[in-house]
This record gives sequence, C-alpha cells and structure tokens, in this order.
Amino acid sequence: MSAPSQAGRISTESIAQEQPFDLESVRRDFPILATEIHGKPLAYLDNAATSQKPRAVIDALSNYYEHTNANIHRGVHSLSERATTAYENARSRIGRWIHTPAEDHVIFVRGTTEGINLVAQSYARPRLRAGDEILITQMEHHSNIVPWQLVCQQTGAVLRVAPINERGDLELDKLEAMIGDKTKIVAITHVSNALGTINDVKPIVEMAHRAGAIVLVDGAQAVPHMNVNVADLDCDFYAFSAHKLFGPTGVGVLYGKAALLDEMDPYQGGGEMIKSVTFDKTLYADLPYKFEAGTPNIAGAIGMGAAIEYLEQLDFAGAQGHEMQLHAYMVEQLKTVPGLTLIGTAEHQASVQSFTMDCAHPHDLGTVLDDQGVAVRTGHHCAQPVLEKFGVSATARASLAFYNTKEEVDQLILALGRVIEVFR
Ligand code: 7TS
Repeated sequence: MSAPSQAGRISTESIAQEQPFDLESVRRDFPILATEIHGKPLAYLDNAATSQKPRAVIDALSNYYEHTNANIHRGVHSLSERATTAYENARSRIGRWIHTPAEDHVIFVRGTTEGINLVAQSYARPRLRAGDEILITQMEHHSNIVPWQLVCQQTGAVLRVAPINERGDLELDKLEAMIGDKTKIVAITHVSNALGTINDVKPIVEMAHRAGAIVLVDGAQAVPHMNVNVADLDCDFYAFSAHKLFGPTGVGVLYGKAALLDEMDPYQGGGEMIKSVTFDKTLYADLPYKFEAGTPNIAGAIGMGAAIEYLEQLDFAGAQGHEMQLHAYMVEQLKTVPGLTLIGTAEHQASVQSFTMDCAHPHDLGTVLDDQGVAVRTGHHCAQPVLEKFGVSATARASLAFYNTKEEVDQLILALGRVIEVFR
C-alpha cells in the first residue's frame, strides 16, 4: 500500500489506549491464524475475500447472545434497552471511524452489495430519465456494475465506463472528459479488489459535483487498509462491509448525506421503518431507521462495532506501515518466480496482488498452494470486465492484512516453486 493515509482519527473518551504495533501479539488476537492446513501452518492470504476476526469480535458476538439478546427499538424491558444501546453505540463508533459529519447518517445494511443496491433503487431509479448517464470505471466489482445495469434497464439511463491503463490506473483525463451534463451518478471503487489500485477519489468527487452529479464510493476494499474520511472526500454515499474489516459477515454500512437520504423513499418496507401505518397511508420513520426495515443483524452490527473498537486500540498507522512493507516484499519476491506475470501494477496499490503463471491455470495453482497451507483466491474475483481488459479469465490473488508475516509470504513463494515442479 503506497498511498498516503487519510486524515487521522478523532479521539473520544471511549477509544481505548493505542498500543505500538506488535505483530506477534496482534497475531495472537486472531485465533484462526494458529490453524494448520494439510499439516502446514495456515498462510491466510485471502483477506480481500474476507478478513479474519480478532478474539474481541468473536467474544462480542457470543457475549451478545449470552447476555444481551433481545429485539431492538421495541421493548421497554431491560434486555431490549441494552441491545438497542449496544446497536446504536456500534453505529456511533462506525460513524466516528469514517468521520461522518454530524448531520449525516450511517445506515446498517447487509454489506457493500446491499448498500449500492439501496442507492441504485432508492436514489437513482426514481430520478433518472432516458438518456441520463451513470459513470463507473473499468475496474469495478460486479456489485458496482450490475445494480446500475438494472437501473439502466428500468429507466433508460445509459451506463458509461471510464477506462484504465495497462498498469491498472484510472485514466483521469478520460474520466473527466466523460463527465458532462447528462452524468447524474458517478459510482467508483476506492480500491480495486482485483488489481489493488487505490483511486484518488477526492478530485473525482469534485469533478462530478461540478457537473451536478452525485458520487457513490465502493469502499469495500479501502476500509481495511486506510483511515477513510468521508467528510474530507465529500462523497455522497460510501458503502462497505464489516467482514472485510475484521468484523462479522452479513452486515455493513451505507454512509449517506442527510440531504439526499431525506428525499429518498425507502428501499424496503416493513417493521421498524415507520412512524405510523394505516391501510391508506404510511409515515416513514426518521433517518436512519427509514432504511432499516425489519429486525436487523443486531449481533452483526455490534460485532462490527467491536471490530472498530479493536482497530482503535491498535496502532493502525504502524499496522499500515507493516502491511505496506510486506506488500512491497511480496511483489519483489513474486517477480523472481519464473513464468509469473503480475496483473495490476498501479502506482498506488493496496496490499492486493493478482498474478498468473504460464505453467498452470489459476485454479490448479490454487489447489497446489492449498496443499502447502497457503490460502489465496483464484478466479475472476467478481470483476470479469477488468480481467478481460488484461486478456485473462482468471488470476490468482494474494491479499494481505496487517497480521500477515514475511514467513507467510516466503511460504507462498516456496509453494509457487512447488507449482512449477508439478506443472512444468
Ligand atoms: N466491492 C468490492 C470492491 C469488493 O471487493 C467486494 C467483495 C464487494 C464490493 C462486495 O462486497 P460484499 O461484502 O457485499 O460481498 N469482494 C470480494 C472479493 O474480492 N473476493 O470475495 C469477495
């Protein structure tokens, strides 16, 4: 990861004392990292798919079910009040972590995918007209392509795609030239899951706003690697998932500006999101509840809050520094492997590296790596268009977190040597 980290975090009394980054002790916080696979120590290098969970998150989930479980925002009984407080505290903690301006909102959703679909259906669908344009980039995950294609089918709007160069960098001048009067929405990933490219989102937000368009940022791959500051980015929506941020699956967040959310109709109807209901008319609840129909993933939200609390007490800058160094080391080592081609060599890259080998299909390579205890993702990474740009249908992808070690990278490189022995 080589982009400058964004503005520092605000501190509040509830933030625990930060400890200097200590890799060995951090690893002990993640029980799964001690696992063996096929008799070898696990080298978990598939963090872009999902990250591992610290003990603090696992405990928060089981504590919730053991001591607090009740439905929220409903009962006057004590457990319900405790559950509601824990859920709302998690929301506030997440908001502080991403620097949500006081007037704006953090909405709990199932994850990045649901956050983007919410904006597509609640913001875009009622507003777009035939010929309006939605601008995305060539490096998007399917989650930031398909919801917009659906809206285009529903409204007659047109999906436009800003190109990337051979390294995997956005061609900013071309993107800028594509933003015009017809552009209503720019939806862009902060960090590419297939290439690791870190996009400089702020100037793109400025360009879009100058043209009167709103901006949604897909932050799924950014939040684990940098301090995101939505106030500074000035984006209109920012979506991310807890499970890539050391939290549980099935929960995530859509940040949105109040002025837009206020004007949007809900994405789903049901309990929890109303002020009053008659058969003639329903009045919706205030933000953010208007967008949280039904019983939410209460435990998940609390677990997501616990993940952020864990990150708050970590020396996150130290963790980032370690991860950046390890990424640089991994890339240098991968370059020494005969017949290996790096896919994605952008100037600013998060610790995600795709590659192919001339002797083996990525799936076969992944199987040999697994035999050696090394977990990487192989396939199209739900980003088929970007792989097509590089002329491949699949890659292997090693993606790091701050708990990974030099020894694990060495284990990957040795395992790639084994791939060569098996397939050459
Ligand atoms: N956007 C990006 C950039 C992603 O990397 C992913 C998941 C998503 C959206 C969707 O997130 P979800 O939590 O709603 O599923 N990416 C990956 C990946 O790279 N490997 O597995 C999932």
